[in-house]
Amino acid sequence: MKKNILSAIMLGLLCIGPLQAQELFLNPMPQEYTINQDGINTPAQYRVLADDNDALSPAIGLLERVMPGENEEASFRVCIGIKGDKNIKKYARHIPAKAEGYYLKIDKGSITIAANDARGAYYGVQTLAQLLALPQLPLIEITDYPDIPYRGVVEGFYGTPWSHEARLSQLDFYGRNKMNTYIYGPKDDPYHRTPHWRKPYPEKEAAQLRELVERAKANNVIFYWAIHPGQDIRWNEEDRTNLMNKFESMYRLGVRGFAVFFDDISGEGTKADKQAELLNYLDDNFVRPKGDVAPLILCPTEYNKAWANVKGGYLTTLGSKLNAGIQVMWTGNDVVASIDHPTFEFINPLIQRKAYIWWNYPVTDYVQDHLLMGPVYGNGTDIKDDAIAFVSNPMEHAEASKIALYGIAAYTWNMDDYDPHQAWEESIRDLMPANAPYLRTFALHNTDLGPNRYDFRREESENIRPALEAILNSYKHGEAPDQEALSQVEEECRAICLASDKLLTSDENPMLIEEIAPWLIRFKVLGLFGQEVLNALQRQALGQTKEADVAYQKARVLRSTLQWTDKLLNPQAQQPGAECGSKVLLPTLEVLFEIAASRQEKAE
Ligand code: LOG
Repeated sequence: MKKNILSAIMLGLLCIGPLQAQELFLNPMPQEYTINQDGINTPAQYRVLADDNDALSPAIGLLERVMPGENEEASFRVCIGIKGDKNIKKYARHIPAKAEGYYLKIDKGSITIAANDARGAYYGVQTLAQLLALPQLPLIEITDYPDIPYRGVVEGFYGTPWSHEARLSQLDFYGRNKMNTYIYGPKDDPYHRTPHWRKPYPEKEAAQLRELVERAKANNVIFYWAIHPGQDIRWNEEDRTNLMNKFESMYRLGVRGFAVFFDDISGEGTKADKQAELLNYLDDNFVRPKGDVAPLILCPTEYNKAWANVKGGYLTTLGSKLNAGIQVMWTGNDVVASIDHPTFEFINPLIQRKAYIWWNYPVTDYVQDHLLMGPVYGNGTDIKDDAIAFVSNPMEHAEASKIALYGIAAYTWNMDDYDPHQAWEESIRDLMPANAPYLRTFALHNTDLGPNRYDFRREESENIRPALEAILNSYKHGEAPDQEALSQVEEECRAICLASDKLLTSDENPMLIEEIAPWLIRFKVLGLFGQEVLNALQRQALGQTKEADVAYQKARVLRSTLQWTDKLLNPQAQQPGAECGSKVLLPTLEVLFEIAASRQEKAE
């Protein structure tokens, strides 16, 4: 990031404005900005100066929503336009020559947004919206554009598809965080896949999809509808027509982006030449003739390196046969993997184009007893020229997924300035501003996946890990554990109980609380268990036999309760249960419990 702190240099530190430059946080962070420590109050009234340009209407609509007070007579001016517009001619040279780029300047008497295209203008206003939430509007100059052309989400998991309400909320979230892509492809929608991919949607579902398409448009998100025909497709004219008809019916609902998924299938449907032939046909006879449809996307059958049989020629066939404009998805070195430059050195030459990353995080359809609410880290920041797109496959828990999606939005927009931990902290405040400390405590212990078939693991309980290790170490060496470490863990266990209580009784984000309720219940029991285990150990050390026994008995009951909650919570899942703190916290407490138990036996 290039940033200048003008007044700090010119006026020295005597002039501390209401906003310190270092404090500025936007999501995503802009590529370049110069901030002046002076700020202005949000103008109560302002006049819009804009060419009569239809492409501007989403941006102007958003402006009027986030900054009320539009009035032709006002002296404060908001000048907004797209490259070529007369109104912003003066600023043309400031506009970054990048798709979706914009230049934003806030002066004492005016705001200017000069953009490269319609979406850039819209993003300029979204940035302004975030600045308007600050105590004062900073005098600032921003030059901004995304690193990755297509950024967003593929709803592509197995399990309960997102609800209509959840999807509407997601689309607003993508608009705010400058994600431009949502691909609809939940595996358990029967009209996306077998058995009903050939049939149009029933009326109610069709009406909801139409509403989603409209909401996506209002947020400048491209709504892609994906079809998954591969398990029973016949490579004949009849099925080709079936597919065209389905696409036509989706086009009539307003859909202007399409994808065809061939993942997780076997048999006839997996043939590369047939897939390429079909995709080219759709591209030649549907996508391009329409003129207003986004480039076609293909999810191949060999969609990751571990599953690719390069000698078999599947990927090279796609690479050589597919029309140049068709985009090809790739999940990386495995189904679930971190994405780095070597990922693309492998795949891009095979498919003869920049890969479209389908990142299988924070999806949990193979570890349904876990929640992935930690920071987004591990992907290379040197891949901006390698990927055409980067979309995330999320959890079936839509709201809880927003923590990861917030980070992914930041990462895909501006990789150099992406700070996983800062984005994580901010995402929590964004999701539950009034309960952020409690949600933070919960999220700290709900990040790892547990052992899984892809060996994809995350750090967990990092705040308390050193203390837990220190305690264990002392016991191992027959020494008394460090008092400070003990109090730290005890305090964390109390914080865990409090977090669970606060969140379970909060009405701040009901959709989120409903999603994570099983884990919140388990979290409470975990916190209580931890407290009693530590209590028992300390009483034993002090020779308070009676109190030690009481604490130990309580810990025993809580341990059984933990085991029962694992059986009873989240029972319909493929992996039933609701694991919390399963990587470090619970295993350590279990060891401590065993120590307490053996001491208790000795004492009896
Ligand atoms: C599926 C996807 C699933 C994910 C994680 C792709 C392209 N396809 O193994 O629907 O959510 O892995 O389980 C997949 O990733 N198959």
